[in-house]
Amino acid sequence: IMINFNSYFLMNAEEVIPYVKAKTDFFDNEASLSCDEIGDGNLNYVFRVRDEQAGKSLIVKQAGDTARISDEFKLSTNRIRIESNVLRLEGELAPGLVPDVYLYDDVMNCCVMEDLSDHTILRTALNEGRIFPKLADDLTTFMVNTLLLTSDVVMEHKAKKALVQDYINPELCEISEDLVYSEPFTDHNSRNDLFPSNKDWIEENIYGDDQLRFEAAKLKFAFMTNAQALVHGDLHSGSVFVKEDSTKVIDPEFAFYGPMGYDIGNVIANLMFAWSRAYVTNADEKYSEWLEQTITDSVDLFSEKFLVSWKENVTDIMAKEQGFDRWYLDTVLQDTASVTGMEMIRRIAGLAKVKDLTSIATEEQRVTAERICLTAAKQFVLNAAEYKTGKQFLEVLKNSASS
Ligand code: SR1
Ligand code: MG
Repeated sequence: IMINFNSYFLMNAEEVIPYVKAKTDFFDNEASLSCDEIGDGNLNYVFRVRDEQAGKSLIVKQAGDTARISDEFKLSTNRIRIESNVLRLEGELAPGLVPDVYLYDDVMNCCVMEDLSDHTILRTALNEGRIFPKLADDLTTFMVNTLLLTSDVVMEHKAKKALVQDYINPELCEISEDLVYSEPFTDHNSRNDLFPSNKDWIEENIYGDDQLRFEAAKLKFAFMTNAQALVHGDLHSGSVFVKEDSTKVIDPEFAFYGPMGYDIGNVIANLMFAWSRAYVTNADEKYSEWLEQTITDSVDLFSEKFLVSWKENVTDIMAKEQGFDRWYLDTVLQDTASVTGMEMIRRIAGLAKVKDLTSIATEEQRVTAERICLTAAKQFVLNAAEYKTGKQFLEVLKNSASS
């Protein structure tokens, strides 16, 4: 087929094959290719193109000007530029922990990248009770490297400000400002679609808690104004691919300069959803123990590696003041606790839910799992400054389960 790829249109699977042939030299010219749309994400279209005979494949991700799930979200296609460039930068800062990018096409708004089909999406794997021994180690390396090394304490300040400018991401930030930091705290046009058996509880304990809503308001404006580091911006367990000995972080289209704790809190909250599911469904003990260790390690390894990397990489003269490293880390851990709580609230009381909870089979178990998460979440938001170690984070969750 002769197709003009010099002006933008949304492709179907059939059109992606000549696209890949025209734009890359990844496959042999004569190769017989197949293509399927495999995406189930909220925003974009994702295709896998294969040459079965040669055993080669790649991914084409294309952005439309509205979200894949709903025309209600009008979004600039600039997000695919952000995703492509951030993946490349993260690949330099955290080698081996993101997919390779083969091409960014600013006309067709596509990113062509490494196929990770030998990996599984972490959320799916967690819901199957699978164990990944390297997960906390890999994710904490990813976060320390991508966060600390893009911050003002390490980067030359004008170069850092140029990155802030490059990664201004107003529409995707607005999604988080609405879905994470606003809508879960009120009955927002019924868009929150609460699990009916928890509706009264949420009305009383979330909408009805003035102190919680006040803290959420403070956190919203911190999210909008604290240009601390180039955050991934959506580091939940649907944004991580895993296999036994490999971890790959994908989908940084929500990236922008924001608080470091936004990424760490997302990781911890999503591990906590998996733990709550395991708890109410009486999952295998070994799996729950590994999850608990992964939650504590995610906090503690982050802190350890952060302080080591600080010593090696910090350049700002005042950041070298005695004790400033620990003080700075403490503020990041406080933000982490707050975001852990905010992410747990928004995935239950907001629009974008998580399968860990929605796919729990019985009503009673789902009610319990949601309340464990919401009870812990409130502690994290209301008392964020109290939690500095992995053990303390885990205790909040386990205490909420036994209360
Ligand atoms: C309209 S987008 C809904 C959610 O999906 C993304 O992955 C983000 O988490 C966003 O909040
Ligand atoms: Mg995503």
